[in-house]
Amino acid sequence: MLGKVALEEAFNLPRLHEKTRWWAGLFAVDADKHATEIADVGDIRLQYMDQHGVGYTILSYTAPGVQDIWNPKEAQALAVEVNDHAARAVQAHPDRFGAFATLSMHDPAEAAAELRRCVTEYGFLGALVNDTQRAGPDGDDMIFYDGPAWDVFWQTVTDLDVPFYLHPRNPTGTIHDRLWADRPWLIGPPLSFAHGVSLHLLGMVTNGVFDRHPRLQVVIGHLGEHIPFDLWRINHWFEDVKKPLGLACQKTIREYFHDNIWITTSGHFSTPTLEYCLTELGPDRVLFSIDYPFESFSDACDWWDALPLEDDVKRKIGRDNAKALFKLPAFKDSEA
Ligand code: GRE
Repeated sequence: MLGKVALEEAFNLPRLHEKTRWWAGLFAVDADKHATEIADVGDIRLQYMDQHGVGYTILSYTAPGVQDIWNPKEAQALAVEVNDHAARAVQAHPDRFGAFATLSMHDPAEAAAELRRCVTEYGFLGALVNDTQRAGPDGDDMIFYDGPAWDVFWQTVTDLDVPFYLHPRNPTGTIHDRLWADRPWLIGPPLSFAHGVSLHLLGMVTNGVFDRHPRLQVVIGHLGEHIPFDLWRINHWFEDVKKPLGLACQKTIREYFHDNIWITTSGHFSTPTLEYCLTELGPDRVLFSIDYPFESFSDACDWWDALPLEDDVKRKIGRDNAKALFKLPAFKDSEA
C-alpha cells in the first residue's frame, strides 16, 4: 500500500548519543545500527519510507526521554531543545514529516504552554508523552496525569484540538526494584510497557478525565497495550460491581474506546490480534504504525501490505483515519 502514515516513530538528539547507547543496550540487538537510525531525521528514514510505501511519518522523541528527568528545569529545557530540533526536521520535509510535541510533565500549566507553542508556532500535530513523569528529589516519585490538577493541561489539548499519544517508558525507582528487578526480561515490550500505559489510561477513564474533557483524543500503541483483550471483563466489573460500589465515570469502557481512544499497530504485527481488535473496536479507531527503529519497516510494512483486508478498511487504517484525526497536509501518495 502506498501513502501509509506512521505515527509512533522515534528520533533522538544526536548529542545524547550515550543515553541512546544505554537504551539500545537494553532493547536493540544491533546497538550501532539502532543509534545511527534513531539519530537520523532525514535520508535514512526517507529511504525506508520510499522503499516501503510510507508517505508520511509523525516523529516523536524516544523513550524514556523527558519523562526520565526529575529535575523540572532540566526537563523543560530538554523538551524545548527537542521540539526546536524536530521543527527543523519537519521544515526540511513538510510533505513527509510531522511531529508530536515533547513535553516536560512536571507542571500542567508549563506543559500546556509548551504544547501551545509547538502547535501554534511549529504546526506540530499533538503531543507524545512517555507514561508517568519521574519526579521528586531522587526521581522515585511518579506524576500521573489523571487527577484534577491536570485539567488545565487537558483543556489546552482539547482547545488546540490535537491528539495526545500515551507512550510507555521503563519502570524506575521503587516500582522497578519491587516488581521488575528480579524479572528483568519482562521489562519493555514483553510486559512492563503495557502494564504502565494500561494503568495510566484506565486511571484517566476511572478518574473522570474523559468525562471532564469529552472531546479529548488519546492514542495508545501496540494494539492497545493489552486493554482490548480485557474489554469484556473490564466492562463487566465496571458496570456490574464497581459502579454500584461508587465508581463514578459516566460512560462504559467501550464508549470511551468509541469516543476518545485510538490504538495503533506499532510493534504488534499479528493478523489474528488485529482481526480481534477490529471485531471489538471497529476500523474507525485503529491506525497503522511501525515503532521504528525499535521495529523494522520491513516487518511492519510487509505484514501490512499483504494483509487480506477489504480495501476501504485498509485505506482507513493505513492512511485515512490518520489524515482526518491529524488534519494532515498533502503528502507523498496521500491520494494513492
Ligand atoms: C519504544 O517504542 O520506545 C520502544 C522502546 C524500547 C523497546 C521497544 C519499543 O523504547 O517499542
